[in-house]
Amino acid sequence: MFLSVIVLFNCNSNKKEEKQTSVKPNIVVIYLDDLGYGDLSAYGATEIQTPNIDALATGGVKFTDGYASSATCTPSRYALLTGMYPWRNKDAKILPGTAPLLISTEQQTLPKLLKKEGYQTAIVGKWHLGLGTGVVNWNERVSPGPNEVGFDEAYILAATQDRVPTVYIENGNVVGLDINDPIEVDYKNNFEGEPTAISNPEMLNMNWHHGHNNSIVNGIPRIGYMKGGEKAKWTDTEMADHFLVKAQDYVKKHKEEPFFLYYAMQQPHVPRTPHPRFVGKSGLGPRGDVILEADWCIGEFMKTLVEEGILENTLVVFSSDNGPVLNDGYYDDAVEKLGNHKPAGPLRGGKYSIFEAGTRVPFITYWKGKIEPGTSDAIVCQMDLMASIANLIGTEESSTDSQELMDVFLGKSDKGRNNLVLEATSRTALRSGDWLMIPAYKGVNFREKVGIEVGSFPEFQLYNLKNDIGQQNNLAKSNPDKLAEMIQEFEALRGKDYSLNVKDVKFR
Ligand code: NG6
Ligand code: CA
Repeated sequence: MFLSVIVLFNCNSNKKEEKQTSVKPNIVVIYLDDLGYGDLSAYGATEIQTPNIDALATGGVKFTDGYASSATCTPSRYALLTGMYPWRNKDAKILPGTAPLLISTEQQTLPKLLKKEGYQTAIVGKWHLGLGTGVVNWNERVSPGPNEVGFDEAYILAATQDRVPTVYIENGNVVGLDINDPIEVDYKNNFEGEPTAISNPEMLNMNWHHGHNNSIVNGIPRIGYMKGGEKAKWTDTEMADHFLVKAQDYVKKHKEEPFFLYYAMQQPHVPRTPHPRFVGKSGLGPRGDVILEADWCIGEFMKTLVEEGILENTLVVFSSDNGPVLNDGYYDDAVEKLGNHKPAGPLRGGKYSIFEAGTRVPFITYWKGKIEPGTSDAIVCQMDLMASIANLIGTEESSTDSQELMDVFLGKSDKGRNNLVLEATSRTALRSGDWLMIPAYKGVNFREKVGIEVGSFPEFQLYNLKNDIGQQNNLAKSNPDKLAEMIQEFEALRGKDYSLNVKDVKFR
């Protein structure tokens, strides 16, 4: 542990203030993929038990109003790592596996900030922020990537588990690549003679519902075409164990120094491929099984912190990149076996949705001996970790959208954000205090394929979340003054060009 006392001189008053920043704790962000607000027993789930994550919640701060920045993966991860609202970057959309690196190598990032303060930094797990500068040769070192935006070590899957290339990449190099079997990836055209889900359905052991009908890897049809790299391909059912071991090894190797580990788990995103140990264990089908698997992994990971004697010097943040979806393109019983489980809890919508379930997610901070355990209804966003962590370790980060809320994360204050702009597939909305305003948007509200209401209506929506968490009563017409106030606040943050359609719509 590093103990430091920073003496600040306040130039205006010439008074000397003393600010004690006690430590440079290890920082671990455990980030799940598509885990919903209602998917954990700590957040009210009754059909599934997640004891290890619940232990973080009961020993730490459980946020009821904690948000991802977006209702999809890439933009949320972008905001988490850069502290910037994703809608400031027009390319922050769900990326194909061949997309170039989304974060500029000039940009400030959370790992860069920590590196500068003496931290070792690593990512283990899902990246999905693009790699390279355009055309990637997967048979050479792929760069720029995580190493070029602040991570000393990176052991990743490039995009998503359902997208090619289906290989692990370690510090830019495909793991286990055989140079005699080079990898080629294309998101438009198949490679001659290579089987696809359309040409060779007999090779499938998981069926596609929508999308996901290109190359077949391990019997699972994917998004995108891939050729070669046979020996390097991952085994889906072992992915959770594989990343867990990498995360544990990293901790063991770096326990003597302050480290930042971004442990980006792949569950419960599709394809849901629990290890055989977890198959059938939840009774909810593979989606429930992989949630149990993730919970187990987190338990094992936490044990490692204990065994290495660093639990009390490690701040753990747990959250999810966006809300839940059942059918995200495969037939895997997520809908059929759902029973009474409510992945979104009391919230409306889901992944892709500008309704609350898109972005309001489980959010827990845990630091044994340092955090006052409890539940907080402060509004916090993952984007705020950057400025807050900067403050904790005695530095500053004020150039981004990130807000300094470390006392809130430590359970010492309940004064969170006043407001937050939320994003879902290019649409934005404003949370301010208890209120939520969604501008008028064209397009279909109910997306049949995924079975989710995405929140698009041709009129403004206004909800008081305090007494209407399920967003059932649109108060836009009955409370025009509040609506006008919210629009003004929203436009001050977001600018006036948030919707091409919005100006045509009468809201009074
Ligand atoms: C969608 C995929 C979905 C999922 C999502 C990204 C189709 C039809 N759907 O385009 O399966 O991969 O992208 O999810 O291809 S996220 O959590 O990484 O944002
Ligand atoms: Ca996701």
